[in-house]
Amino acid sequence: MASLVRTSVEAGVGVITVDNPPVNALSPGVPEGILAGVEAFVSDERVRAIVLIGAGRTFIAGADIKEFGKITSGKKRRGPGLVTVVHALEDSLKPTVAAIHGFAFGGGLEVAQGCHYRIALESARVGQPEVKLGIIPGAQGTQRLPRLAGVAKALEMCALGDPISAAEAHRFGILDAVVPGAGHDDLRAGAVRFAGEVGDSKETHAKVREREGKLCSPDECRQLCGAAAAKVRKVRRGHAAPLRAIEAVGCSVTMPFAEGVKRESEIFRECLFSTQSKALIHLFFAERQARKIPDVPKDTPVRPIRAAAVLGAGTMGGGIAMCYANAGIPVRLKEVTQEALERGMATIRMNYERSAKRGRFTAEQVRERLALITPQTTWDGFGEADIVVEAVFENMALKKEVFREIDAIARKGAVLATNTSTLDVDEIAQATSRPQDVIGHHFFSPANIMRLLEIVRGKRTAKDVVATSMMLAKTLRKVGVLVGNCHGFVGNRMFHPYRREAQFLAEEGARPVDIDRVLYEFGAAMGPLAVGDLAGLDIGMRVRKEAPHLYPPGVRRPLAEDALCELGRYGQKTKKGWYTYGDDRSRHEDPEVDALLLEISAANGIERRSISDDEILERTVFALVNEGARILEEGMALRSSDIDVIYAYGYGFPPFRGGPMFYADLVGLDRVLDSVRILHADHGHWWKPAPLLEQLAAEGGSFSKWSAAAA
Ligand code: 3H9
Repeated sequence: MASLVRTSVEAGVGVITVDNPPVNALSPGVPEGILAGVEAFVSDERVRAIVLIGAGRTFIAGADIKEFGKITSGKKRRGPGLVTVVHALEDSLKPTVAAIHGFAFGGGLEVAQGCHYRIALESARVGQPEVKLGIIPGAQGTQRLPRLAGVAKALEMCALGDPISAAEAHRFGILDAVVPGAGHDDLRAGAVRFAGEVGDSKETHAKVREREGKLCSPDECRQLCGAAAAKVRKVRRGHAAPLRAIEAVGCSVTMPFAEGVKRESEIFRECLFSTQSKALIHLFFAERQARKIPDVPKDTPVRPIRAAAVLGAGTMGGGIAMCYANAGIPVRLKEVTQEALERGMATIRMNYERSAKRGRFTAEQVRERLALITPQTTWDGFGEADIVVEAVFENMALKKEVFREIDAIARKGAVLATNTSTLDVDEIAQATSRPQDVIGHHFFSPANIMRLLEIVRGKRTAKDVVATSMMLAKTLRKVGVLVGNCHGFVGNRMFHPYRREAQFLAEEGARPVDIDRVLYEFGAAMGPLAVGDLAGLDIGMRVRKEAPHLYPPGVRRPLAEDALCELGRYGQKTKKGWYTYGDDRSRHEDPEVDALLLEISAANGIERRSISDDEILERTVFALVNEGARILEEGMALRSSDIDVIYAYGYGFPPFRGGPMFYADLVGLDRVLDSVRILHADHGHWWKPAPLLEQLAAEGGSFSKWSAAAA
């Protein structure tokens, strides 16, 4: 305990330093340590004021998230709760000052709100991100933040969970001062000086819970809460916690403080025990676990990436070049013809302008980013690049040809990445004299926006190329997940059965609009047929043609999308696919599609019937799960949580369901297997249960535990 929190006295100021690396979470021992420090300093005559500061790279990043699982499973931790600490700081007879650098998040910001004053370095960020974990602030933050920052700002911060800068926090009254300087020593010295001054002053030191000046009228509060709820229903569709956070913040106006905090505490517990919070906390740790590769230790040397070159300025190549430019890495972008290059650059410019209009970048930032991209039709500079990324058309012969050229020109030690979404990375690597340098970097469209990066390890990929790619993902602000080299890797390999079943359902009588509605209501960003229209139905048709092994003779193959393509209905790009599309991209059902489906069913002896919403959900989501189980047993993903991360970040799977494998664990693998067996009996071939699913269901196991044991 002593090592987690230290105390010292400097110039008549008691300094309490939290030292719980890596992020000073409020793990058991930390609240006790802070409490003991406050009590000791209050009775220490040498001390006239108290500073709370973090050691290392941050103030306090919040409650220890690992503890939540212990609470919900009944192994509740002992010791004082955070609220006791907050009260001790607020009720201290000597003024208390929170000195913030790095992050004051969640419980960290709540502890700071217990202090009489808060100061921070300019680089610090503060926030109440609890909703991202499916919970709400639980140490009275929903009642103190509106008193400090006003109801509107508190609603925004507690309901959306996005952090704000020190400058913004200062403007809204969350911080009392921004300390000059950039280092920890500057903060510490500034905090001791500030605390000394307030300790000498005769002014009373206001308790935040007693400050009412920024609270609005109940009428205005109702309006603000209504507007906030409308916004989160749109931008956090299906998430329960943001609405509960709004309810709690509203109580700061409609109830006295003591009742408001009681209500907050009830809502906090309800959220903590919800499946949504389990799912979101699972994803939080899954994202971090994905960075850990058992045979590539953290200290594996990485190759510095200071200059990049991208081949192909189409949708993917252009988006990838933007990712590098956004990370401040100069990038050369090569196309074959001047015309194609200009088209690619025009799209990049348009995307940046759109982002600037939405306030994501300033005009100056757009200029800087564009200046980092060098468009060209030659190989100039490719020989100096630290990484060459191939993003040409998805065709093996072409990719091999291109890799032969790259091999001839790239410098020794450069990473050679292919952005293939399905093809064999080993076969591509064989076209070069250095397969150890070749790796797959599978970006998702639009590459500059989507967070997922599948990193495909070939048989001969060197460990430092894997480590470099994982590090690079972070630099590019992506979530990198290492996957094995199989057709479609992890994401697309699972997506095929998912979309295949959606087509089968339509051919068996489900209305396309119902198939999409069921998945949308489940929380998916879009239903599977609408996704097909967005991506282009011709892409699936090409995959079916180029990978005939996916559909061996004698097994049922989906017919609907090939038939739609034959009618020139490729999806949104032709304004017709499963639906028709207006100029504003509005989606409409089309009787021509219904007629086509009837025709397909009749011509192929497919019996049409009424199909329930439950069947639509099981057929599509359990298709993901069964394939995911095969991927795991083949070792194509390191752990089931990696698959969940891929689906949450790359395929719009609802994060509050935790990903398909976590969802299956929650449903219960015995129940999943029962359904898969029934589907196998009804539909044959495609529904053969994966052996791992059978094994785990028989053992009463789960994907999460199996992966953890295997990893
Ligand atoms: C809360 O506070 C509830 C309260 O209202 C009241 C309750 C009564 N706990 O992300 P990184 C680990 S809820 C435990 O890679 P970065 C993380 O798993 C909490 N562990 O670093 C990783 O471990 P490993 C509200 C935590 O620099 C390591 O630290 N707070 C916690 O990219 C490094 O993390 C939040 O939601 C934690 N709170 O980003 C903040 N935080 O090395 C959550 C991190 O074994 N945290 N770890 O893989 C973050 O957003 C980021 O970690 C942060 C640093 C931005 C702080």
